[in-house]
This record gives sequence, structure tokens and C-alpha cells, in this order.
Amino acid sequence: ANTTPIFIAVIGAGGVGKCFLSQLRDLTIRRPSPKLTVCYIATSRKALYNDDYSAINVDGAINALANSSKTPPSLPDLVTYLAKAPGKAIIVDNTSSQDVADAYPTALKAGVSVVTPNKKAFSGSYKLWQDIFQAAAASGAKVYHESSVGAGLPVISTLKDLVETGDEITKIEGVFSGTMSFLFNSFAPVSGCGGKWSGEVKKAKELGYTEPDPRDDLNGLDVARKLTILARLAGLPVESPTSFPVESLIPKELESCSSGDEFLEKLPLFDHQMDEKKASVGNKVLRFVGSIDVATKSVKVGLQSFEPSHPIAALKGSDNIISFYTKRYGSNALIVQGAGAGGDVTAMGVTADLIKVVAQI
Ligand code: NHO
Repeated sequence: ANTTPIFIAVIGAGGVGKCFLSQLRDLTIRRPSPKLTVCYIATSRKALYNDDYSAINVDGAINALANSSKTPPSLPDLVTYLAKAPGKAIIVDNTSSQDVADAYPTALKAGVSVVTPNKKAFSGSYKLWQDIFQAAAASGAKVYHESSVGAGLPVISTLKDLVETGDEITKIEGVFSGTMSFLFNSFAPVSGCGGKWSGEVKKAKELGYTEPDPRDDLNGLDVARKLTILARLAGLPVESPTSFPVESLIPKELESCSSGDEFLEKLPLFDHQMDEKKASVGNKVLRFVGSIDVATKSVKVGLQSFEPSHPIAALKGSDNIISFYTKRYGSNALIVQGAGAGGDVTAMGVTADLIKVVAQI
């Protein structure tokens, strides 16, 4: 067996990061591996690491972080630290930071692998996407990002398997946002009248479904990012998540709110706008969907109305549904469905990716 030590650096210990650390601790108890060492854990303000790469106790890491007097080094310094480790290294990026995402090419070039639920790197500029995969190909370092779409659901791995085995993707469509799924399933349920829009948005935030700032879900950008990632994997060189039509559900008047909290406070004043949209579709129900048509190279994100009997209308909770239409699968889609947001299911995708990378490096 390969006994080369592997050093793990965890960046970000918020909703997803905490769940990931707890899964990592359970993993090392279930499958003790002398070769895995967590040598770095950081939030945006604090860091835990030892210059000699000795292990950090994952169990008490959150408390130790709060009490740590160390601040995180710059990203280039972190990459240098990891590249000099006496073994292979993996960065687990549990932040939503563009700066961390921008550092992936440097890390990968230096032979440091990356595992992440952060969508920013894969849905930013097409150049960053190319830089990431070229750097990985050149050094042999791995980059896995299953939870960047559909949390722990096997969406990216399924799409990669379809493409790599020679199937042809014709269309991908579905509900890609756990937050939007939850919001519309409770605001416009198939039966009953549903709650107030602003109240449901607050609830989604409290349940940990939303992005750190809920406006990143409501403006459609979160779904646009996910579609950008899937379209690129399906072979379309989509330039950015703003290069196709995306419908925003943020009232015009609230576009300039300076914080997510201010936005949530003022949202109740605009509940009537969503009530009007809901009433305008009669017996059908509103859902927020995304689609990629590979032949026509068209990607779009927004509201659509569905018959109550449609599988998209019948989704529950914060579930996602993703249908892959391909040459092999014919007119019956390959469908992936289940919980699409939340700390534990998102962290599961990250932990599973980490296990895959550890097995390959
Ligand atoms: P938090 O709770 O804000 O935590 C972020 C952590 O990163 C904090 O500890 C912060 O200090 C640290 N941090 C930020 N910048 C840093 C920097 N430069 N250096 C060091 N540390 C830094 O965020 P979450 O909720 O834990 O999310 C973490 C990542 O997972 C984000 O990239 C998010 O997009 C991604 N993610 C989350 C979810 C989810 O359910 N929470 C999902 C997927 C990916 O499938 C989920 C999803 O798509 C949710 C979506 N809103 C939906 O479908 O409704």
C-alpha cells in the first residue's frame, strides 16, 4: 500500500466546514490512517498550524481556533508551506471566497490537490477554469468539487461519467437550488396556500440552506453558477454566469441594500410582488428552474410554471432534481434527486471527494 503521508489543510470552518471537520473526525475513527494528518485549519481571521506540520487535533479544533493567536498566512505563503510538506498535500476549501478560488492554479501547479464545495473557481471566468484544469493536468494534482452542484448528490460525478464514457448530453434541466426549492415548495405548494414569501426566506436562512448572504440565492446567481459548471463539463465554453439570461427575485428597490440583514428586514414590504406572480399562473405552480440545451448552446435560469402532477412541482423540502437527457438514455432522462442544501449533505460531498483524492495521490 502507498504509505506516503498526506497533509490536509482546511480553509473555512462555517456551516459546511464544521460539518466537514466532524465527518473527518468520524472517518479517522472508523478508518484510522497513520498517513493522514490535518496540519492547518483556518477561518478568515484565525489559524491553527505548526511549522513542523505536526497534527492538529480535529476534535477540539473549533474551540482551539477561537482561542488561537495566529492569523492566517497569505494564500501564496500557505501554498509554499504545503508544497514543502514532507508528503502530498490537499487543500479543502470550505469558504465562498473568490481569493481562495483564484489561488487554486498556483496550488495545483505546486502539486497541492484541491477539494471544495466553493463554486467560485469553476463558475468564474472561463480562463480561470482552463488555468485550473491545465495546472492539475501538468502536475498530476487532483481537483474535486462535487458539492459545488447539488450538495452531496452525485451530479458532477454522474455528468463526468456520462461524458467520459462517450455519451452525448443533449439537455440538462431541473431545480438546482436547495433554497429556491424550499422557498417555492413552501410559498407555492401543490395543495394549500403557502406562507408569506419574506417569512419563508428568513426560515431558509435559519435552516442553513441559503448562501451566507441570501441575496446570492434570490438573484439567481447561485443557480447560474451551478449551470455554468455543468455546461462547461458538458462541453460548452460558457464565458461566465452572467453571459446568459438569469431572472432575479430581488425587488428592484432592494438591489442597493448594503447588507443581507438589511435586505431581510425590508423584504416583507415587497411580499405583494411575489403574491402577484403566484396568482398569475392559475392552477399551475411556480418553480425556479435552470436548463442547458447543448445543441442550441442555450443556458437559462428563471421562473416557470408546472402542472401540479409534474415531478418538478412535487419536490419536497429543499430537494434538488436534475435530469440528464442523453443519446444513450433516449427520451427517458437519467434523474438525480434528493437533498440539495444544508451543512451535513454538502460536507458529505466534500468528505467523499477527499476520500477519492487520498486514494489517488
Ligand atoms: P459560511 O458559514 O459563511 O462559512 C465560510 C467560512 O469560510 C467561515 O469560517 C469564514 O471565516 C471562512 N472564510 C471566508 N473567507 C476566507 C478566507 N479568505 N480565508 C480563510 N477562511 C475564510 O459558509 P458555508 O455555508 O459553510 O459555505 C461554505 C462553502 O460551501 C461556500 O462556498 C458555499 O457556496 C458552499 N456550499 C454550501 C452549501 C450549503 O448548503 N450551505 C451548498 C453547496 C456549497 O449545496 C449547497 C448549496 O448549493 C446551497 C445553495 N444556497 C442552495 O442550493 O440553496
